[in-house]
Amino acid sequence: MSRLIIVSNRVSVPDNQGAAAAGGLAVALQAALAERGGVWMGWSGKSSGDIEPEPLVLTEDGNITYALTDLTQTDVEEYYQGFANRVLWPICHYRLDLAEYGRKEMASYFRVNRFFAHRLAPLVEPDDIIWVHDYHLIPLAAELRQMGFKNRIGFFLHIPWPPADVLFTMPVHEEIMRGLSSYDLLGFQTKYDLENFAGCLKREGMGVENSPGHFSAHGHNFRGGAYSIGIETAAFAEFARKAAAHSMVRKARQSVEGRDLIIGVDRLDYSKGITQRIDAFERFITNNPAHQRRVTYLQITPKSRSEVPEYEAMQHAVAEQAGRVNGAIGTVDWVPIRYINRSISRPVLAGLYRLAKVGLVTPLRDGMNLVAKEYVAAQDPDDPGVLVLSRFAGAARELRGALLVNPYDVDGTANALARGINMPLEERRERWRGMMDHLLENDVSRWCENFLTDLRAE
Ligand code: ADQ
Repeated sequence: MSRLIIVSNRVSVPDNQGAAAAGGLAVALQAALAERGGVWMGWSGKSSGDIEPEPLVLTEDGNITYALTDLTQTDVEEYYQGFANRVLWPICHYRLDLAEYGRKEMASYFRVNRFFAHRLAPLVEPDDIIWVHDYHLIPLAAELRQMGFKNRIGFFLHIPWPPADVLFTMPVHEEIMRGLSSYDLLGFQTKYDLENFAGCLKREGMGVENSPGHFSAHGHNFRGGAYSIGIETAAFAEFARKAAAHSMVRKARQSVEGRDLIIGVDRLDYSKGITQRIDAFERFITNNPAHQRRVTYLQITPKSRSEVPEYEAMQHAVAEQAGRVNGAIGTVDWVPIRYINRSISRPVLAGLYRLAKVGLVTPLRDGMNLVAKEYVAAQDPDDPGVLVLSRFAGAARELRGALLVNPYDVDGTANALARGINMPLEERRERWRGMMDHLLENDVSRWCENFLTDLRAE
């Protein structure tokens, strides 16, 4: 079996105890690397200031090598905060209004990808297969090809891919499309993202789809497919089963005794629809006064990308809004919204999901949304909660037992909340069972295996 090289902007290096630093995705990629032996390369998260970064730092763990590089401060600001997070992220989430184009940032994006390719090159052997992750590194395969590498190279995009009319507002869209065309296999979260990509390719005659999922563009033949990412379903369900014993979960349970809990868990990001969700919660209470003092809405939202101005502004906006709504509908003995800006360990998170009667997941646009899947996996089979899910999350294509909502429609979301809170047990069980069976069958290991099998196939 060929060795595997994974490249992503950030790398999950296991800690001293050998535990994976993060959630399901890191665990699945580490398992895939351990099975075949391999390398995981990416940015250390550190800046080298204004001097050229040192050579790669290699850490061996069994048959996996972690290879990390620093970036200069200029590269961090222009490639990462600039082009990746202020152009590609908003454009791929259909937010043309938030994209900030700058020539320096665009140039830096391509320069850092060339730098990554040159740092990676000495580690690559002829039989290795290379799997590149996410929007930070689209041009990487083109750079490796230019250096003469003939390896199988695949790319998986974790975020949505927009339609041509949205993508083409970006000045360097042709170079980005050319970059994608240099891979052997392109993986998207859903078939809608794949269709959007095919549409972009065809629109200006950049390429053709010879048969479904088989493309030719810029002199290269490649494939594209939908590979919906999953979670480590069984392990997460196990966390949730055991979580009741955890002191933090016990305290949370006691503090909502006699009330129904609604939970929202998201990075603080404008794509997640947090302000619209708070509006919907307020509307739900206003329209259903019988639920006043009977529900608590817990929103857990770690800060993210605070150095990017749009995110900093959002931190203030959401905190203010939560405070305003608490002031407007709260009573002397009831705080309707508990708003928390911190990271929670996975076992505790699983326990909190299980306590909640409704999981409220309402992104305005999301590649997949793993929170929706985690909420379902964490439920008690005898008394499961209800998932209220945005139709604009990739997960909505799979989780048919959810109550699907349009997050821009505040009244519609408020109505779904009411329906979720009042749903009879039989209906909850039936909806949940179908979703859970799907998640057990299509977990993150299956996703990984499906992608790598297709990438290996000529
Ligand atoms: P994200 O935009 O980060 O991921 P999501 O898929 O929901 O969104 O994953 C977030 C992860 O962070 C979940 O595993 C969640 O449990 C965890 N998390 C969130 N808040 C937390 C908190 N307070 N404490 C601890 N953990 C927390 C991107 C794309 C998604 C795509 C994923 C994977 O934007 O669309 O589903 O990658 O491909």
